[in-house]
Amino acid sequence: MNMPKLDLGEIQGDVLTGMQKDAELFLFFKIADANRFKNLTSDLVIGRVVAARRVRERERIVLQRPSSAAREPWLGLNLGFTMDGMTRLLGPRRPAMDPAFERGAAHPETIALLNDPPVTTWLADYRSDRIDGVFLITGPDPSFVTHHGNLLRQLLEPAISVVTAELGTVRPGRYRGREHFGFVDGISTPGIRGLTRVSRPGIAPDEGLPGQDLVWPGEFVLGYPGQNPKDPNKAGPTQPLPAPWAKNGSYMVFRRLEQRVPEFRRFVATEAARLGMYPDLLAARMLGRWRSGAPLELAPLDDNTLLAANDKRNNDFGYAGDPFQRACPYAAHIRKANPRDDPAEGKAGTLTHRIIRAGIAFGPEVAPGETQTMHPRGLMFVCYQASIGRQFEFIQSGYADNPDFVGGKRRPDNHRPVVPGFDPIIGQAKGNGARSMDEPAPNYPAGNRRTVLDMPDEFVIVTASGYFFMPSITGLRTLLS
Ligand code: N7H
Repeated sequence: MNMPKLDLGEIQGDVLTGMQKDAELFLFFKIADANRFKNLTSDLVIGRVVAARRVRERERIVLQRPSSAAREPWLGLNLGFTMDGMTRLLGPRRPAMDPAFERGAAHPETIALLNDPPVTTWLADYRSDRIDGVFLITGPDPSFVTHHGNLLRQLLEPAISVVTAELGTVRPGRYRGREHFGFVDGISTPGIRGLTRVSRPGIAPDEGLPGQDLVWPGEFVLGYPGQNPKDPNKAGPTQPLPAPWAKNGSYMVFRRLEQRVPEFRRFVATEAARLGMYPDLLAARMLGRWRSGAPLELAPLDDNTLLAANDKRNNDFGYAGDPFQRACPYAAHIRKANPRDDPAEGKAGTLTHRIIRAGIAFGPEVAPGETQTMHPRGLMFVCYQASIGRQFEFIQSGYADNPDFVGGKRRPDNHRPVVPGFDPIIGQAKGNGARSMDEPAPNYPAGNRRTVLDMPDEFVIVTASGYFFMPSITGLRTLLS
């Protein structure tokens, strides 16, 4: 099949590459007057929505500037709608879209499927009767995005009313690029066929950077061929569009995830002492990478910061060569969230469950003496995909929350079956129940010491969630006409 050519001038900018963001304002709104909203947004806002092409041009400039240079005052603006918002725009007889999107993040079935905490425990602001849409406003600092958020409100209110606004910011100074538990984030992201540069065309034509699988674009953007679930390199079908305006659109999952950082640190220190290992190694066994970003598969017992910093090496691994979780536990966050070549059916299946992550941290640094979380902080998790059910929801419920995944593993000594346990970072048990993971202490390169990590409490708490559709630029024009 010919390589699909992506309409980069059409696809919203956050979807494929992530807009440049040192700060991001999420403006969740309700449409109060649909006609006025349509007129105002068509006339004054769509022209400012940043598409993928612009984001990529900016990225080229970022790569050329010295890392110490001041951030450019670039505004990023994207816009998405919930199923309620789509109904406000198109009326109740609009075409049905992705089934999970139509169910919505707050639906009892979604809550049950993901083992999410009940909506009554979510942050009060999100428990509005309705959220119709979200503006993503990105820029170099909080005052910039807040200013542009205020301008947008002046343009659109009272045709919209803002339900809640949230600010995400990258962490300061040397913590830049790290999430609040201290791990470098944003290392592993799927490559996209027809877009991502192949770094070694002669040797590895199906990879971007070494270890970065190329995925067919229909997994993330509607109207293109997706993955073939039987062959990692072949295209699968192009899913039918609900309507022509859906072409070049994508579904976004938003989750406001609070992280209990002092509690996580204390737990890791106490349990590491119990298990007789040093805390950084236990934290790495829970995540699958060291805080530096070095993967356990390549650095099983000691951190390796040179490896971590080398993007030609830091993602170049699989799990098939580690069948007994000696280097990396089956339940480690990255082994669960992207099992690569581990499942018995091989890599082709895994590639149908990939997502593009584009979140940002929020909240202050841990204050001196803050031994129990006093100030909310965490991750505004954002991911993009073509099917929320097959991608985000599958990762959460089929992998992270499923103690039996990855299946079919046996102990090396007695061949008994292994229950890998929960993803210690994002896994959730029913009713907020206790979780455990297998083999926190490494048996590397050999050994058969059996250990279990019991986790009575979660370190990541869902405090709000939403499913959005991010139309193309032409899609926006059609929906708002
Ligand atoms: Fe995760 N963390 O810092 O602990 N994640 N994540 N995630 N995550 C990854 O490889 C983290 C969350 C994925 O391809 C890294 O880029 C935290 C959700 C996937 O090998 C780190 C939270 C979901 C990958 C974290 C959180 C995922 C991944 C390693 C919540 C989906 C790529 C850096 C507060 C349901 C795996 C990297 C691969 C990597 C962390 C949430 C999915 C450090 C703190 C909700 C697919």
